[in-house]
Amino acid sequence: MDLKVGVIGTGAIGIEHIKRINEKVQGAFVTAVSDINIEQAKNLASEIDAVFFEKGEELIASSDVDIVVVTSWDPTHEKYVLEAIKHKKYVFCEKPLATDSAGCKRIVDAEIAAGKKLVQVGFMRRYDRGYIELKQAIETKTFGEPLLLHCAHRNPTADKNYLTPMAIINTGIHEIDALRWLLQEDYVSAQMILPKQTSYTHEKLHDPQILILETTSGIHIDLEIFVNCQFGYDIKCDVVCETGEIGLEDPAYTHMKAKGKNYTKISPDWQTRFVEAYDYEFELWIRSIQAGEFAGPTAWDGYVAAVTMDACGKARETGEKTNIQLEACPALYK
Ligand code: NAI
Ligand code: NAD
Ligand code: ISE
Repeated sequence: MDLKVGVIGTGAIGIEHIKRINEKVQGAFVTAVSDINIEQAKNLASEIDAVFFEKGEELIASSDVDIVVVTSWDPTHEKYVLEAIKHKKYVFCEKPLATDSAGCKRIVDAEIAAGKKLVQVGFMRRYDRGYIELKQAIETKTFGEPLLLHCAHRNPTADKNYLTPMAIINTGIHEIDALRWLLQEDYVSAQMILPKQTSYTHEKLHDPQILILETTSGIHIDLEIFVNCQFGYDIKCDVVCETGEIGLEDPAYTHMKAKGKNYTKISPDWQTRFVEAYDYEFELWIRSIQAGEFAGPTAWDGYVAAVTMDACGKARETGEKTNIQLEACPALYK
């Protein structure tokens, strides 16, 4: 039987995920939507023949909904995930799981009390072919031990609602999770550098920002987060090992030779850059629920990322290197 999916948050990524579930993924279809933007969500509901719920909580409780997708704004994630756990429904939550580690911990505790893994976090870099190949090369020690990682996360533009802390909470969180997964090591410290700013930013956003992380074995990571770079959506991850370097290529399917130049396209946005990763992420999420073998990024991964996120906030405020300490991983997540 196909799974009935309820989606809370019908903005940019909510609409993308709805299309993905209805048009690409096998075994599930969207039966219900909810959004505080009532007009837009009602129109969408009638287009896809789904039920509109004014409140996310009503959608979660509905018998028209087996599993839940949360794609509303970051500060709303925690309450919807807790509600889904209360109803013992599987829930896919876009990153961040909550906007701080205390919120993520409440989710972890609720899941442990429910006695079952129900939450998957939208850390879709783990499903990207480039990152998967990097991980294989690191695990098989193709070029010896990894020593240094040079990374960048660039967006063409950010709007006026995008504020300084979001460089980590909304953007750098992808690398915070993906690099820990890639290296299979936790972080021990975080440092933030606030360099000269672009004139394309606004007064409530320091842009760009640099994050420096150190892992348990001493691997050094530097990450540039630059969300008004103007030229495109650009993701870099170069891993320097003892005898070689391995790094991400920009996916490019065509090039253009004209006017004495050879051009390759740059992705304009996350939708195009990671489309295959999102598709694969949802295919495996639905399949894992059907098989009863949950395998995606867990609430614990969301919590660990948020502990690092909090340390970054402190490091930005103090200008100092901030230690990161994690408690032992609970049995449910081992
Ligand atoms: P958006 O602003 O386009 O959409 C958010 C939607 O949530 C809006 O339609 C808004 O009306 C709705 N919303 C806000 N509060 C709500 C509430 N309390 N109840 C119901 N609906 C509510 O934002 P976007 O870009 O779609 O991002 C949504 C989420 O997805 C964010 O958490 C973001 O971090 C995440 N995201 C993840 C990406 C990824 O690569 N995994 C890419 C883009 C976004
Ligand atoms: P968006 O602003 O386009 O959409 C958010 C939607 O949530 C809006 O339609 C808004 O009306 C709705 N909303 C806000 N509060 C709500 C509430 N309380 N109840 C129901 N709906 C509510 O944002 P987006 O770009 O679609 O991002 C949504 C989420 O997806 C964010 O958490 C973001 O971090 C995440 N995201 C992840 C990726 C990724 O690469 N994994 C990419 C984009 C967005
Ligand atoms: C957005 O929410 C995403 O998750 C994108 O992947 C990221 O590149 C962007 O900075 C975020 O705003």
